[in-house]
Amino acid sequence: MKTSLILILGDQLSAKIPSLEQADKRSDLVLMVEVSEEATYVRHHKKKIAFIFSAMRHFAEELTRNGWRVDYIRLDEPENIGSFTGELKRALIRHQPNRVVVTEASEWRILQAIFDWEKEVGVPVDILSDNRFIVSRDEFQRWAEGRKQLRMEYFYRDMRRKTELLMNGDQPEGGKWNFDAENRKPASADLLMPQIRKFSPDATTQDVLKLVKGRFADHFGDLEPFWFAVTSQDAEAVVDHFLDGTLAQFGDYQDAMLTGEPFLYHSLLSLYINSGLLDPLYVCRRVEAAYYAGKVPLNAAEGYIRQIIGWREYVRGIYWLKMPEYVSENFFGNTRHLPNFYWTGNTDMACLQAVVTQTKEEAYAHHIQRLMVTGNFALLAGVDPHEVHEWYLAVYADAYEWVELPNTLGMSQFADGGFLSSKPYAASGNYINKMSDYCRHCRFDVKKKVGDDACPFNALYWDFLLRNEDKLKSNHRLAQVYRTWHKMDEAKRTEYRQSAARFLSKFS
Ligand code: FAD
Ligand code: DLZ
Ligand code: SF4
Repeated sequence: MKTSLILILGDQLSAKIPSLEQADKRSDLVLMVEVSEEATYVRHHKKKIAFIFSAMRHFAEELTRNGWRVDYIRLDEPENIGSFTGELKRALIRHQPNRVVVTEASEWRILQAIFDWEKEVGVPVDILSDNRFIVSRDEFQRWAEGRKQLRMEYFYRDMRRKTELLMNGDQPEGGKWNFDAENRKPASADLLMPQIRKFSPDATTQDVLKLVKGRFADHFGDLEPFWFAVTSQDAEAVVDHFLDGTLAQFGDYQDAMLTGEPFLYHSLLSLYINSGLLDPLYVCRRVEAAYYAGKVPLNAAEGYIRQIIGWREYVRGIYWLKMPEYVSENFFGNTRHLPNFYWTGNTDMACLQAVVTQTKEEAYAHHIQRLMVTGNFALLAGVDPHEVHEWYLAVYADAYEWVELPNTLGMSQFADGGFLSSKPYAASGNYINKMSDYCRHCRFDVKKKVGDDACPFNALYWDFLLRNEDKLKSNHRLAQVYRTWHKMDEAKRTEYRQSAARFLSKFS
């Protein structure tokens, strides 16, 4: 009987993954491998490693229950070579299959390795396209071809048409494509915050926690309490919970930040979607159904669906369009090292302290925290975008390069010179003050522009614009800002620059 070896990677944990769908339980064999190279090429957060290993082990158990033969290699097996290629070679000796089947890897780094396998191992390797996205890599390339500028909003409209989500024929539900203008309310402490759905570690997860504690003790982040879902059934329970108690307010408070409330009205679904435990379109259809059932307003449903069929698909398209050069782009030529407080949370700046601390505790921060607090500070301070990228890739449980890199390097650091977004997400303390209560707990004064007790974001903001004036002055979205700068008197401008220089000298 001909046997295929079906390799399932750690972010392909879906029963509908094409490599598995085309396989035959009676003859084929599934291979899953825990390898140290994946956990250490950046030193991932302990919770992230535990999540992936536990989800992989649960998925393997489920496959076995469903009649599949699974060869599962644990990290602590003495013979484990520690890389996908090494483990594949060992498996080929054990099983002597006729061919290997794998769904295309989500990251460029791994897909290149897979392309070399056939030559390297001497067995045919079939690479199948990943059907968990609404547009394939080729389709996105065709969409991008011939366009002067790629803009998410137009891409998103095409995705609405393609999926027919929230559409009335060819018209968008509610007469508008986008209700973002309604989604900018700051949260207040007296709002009733939803409880998040947490799960107790079962025996399989306990084993993984022990392993991670022993092997990755020096990695960033708190391992416990560990409460993530690790099966698709439990991840679906998180969807139910989100739809019942949280989604209705998601739109309104999407951009808000509040001390002591890391999750607010966000879904916490990205780690489950990205690893394969949840299908993105399934989540969107559930959100759409909640809207049509009258359970949630349109601004919440549309806002949520846009994040998934719009932003998520768009950044993946950009990643594959621009790799491998993308990862080295550095439009501003920034060279500063990432300040150490990104690893400790040890800073007087209350906003950064809050976001880094919750990142350390939960391997989670929501979008505006990533973009307008940690991302904004790194951009203003002129940190090397590659170091910023490696930090984001390591510290968040949902981070895989295909989604993290365009968000970090493109959206947050503008290191691609505006390929992904039309203007840098740079802001003074005023934005953070408007959208959060962090400034009320801070030793710096957000209203003060310069001096040792002034909010550092204020002087850094102008310093960033001035430092990069040559590169940004032709950006029409910044024209008004530069006019304001040039109208300022010379003494004030000098004060801003000196204040920024004094502050930054602590980090050089
Ligand atoms: P919600 O706020 O509930 O949003 C709903 C869903 O929409 C998310 O689960 C996610 O699947 C999707 N989504 C929302 N925004 C984006 C976006 N910009 N790009 C892609 N998908 C999006 N997201 C990741 O999944 N992995 C990353 O590594 C990652 N790195 C980021 C780095 C930076 C610098 C920034 C600014 C954003 C990054 N994002 C990343 C996007 C976004 O911050 C996360 O998807 C979101 O915070 C996940 O939390 P949630 O599930 O509660 O999202
Ligand atoms: C992130 C990760 C980690 C930490 N460990 C593993 C692993 O041991 N085995 C595995 O199959 N996948 C792991 N992953 C996810 C992979 O990094 C991810 O599947 C690839 O990068 C996709 O290109
Ligand atoms: Fe952050 Fe400035 Fe507000 Fe302090 S005052 S929390 S540093 S924005």
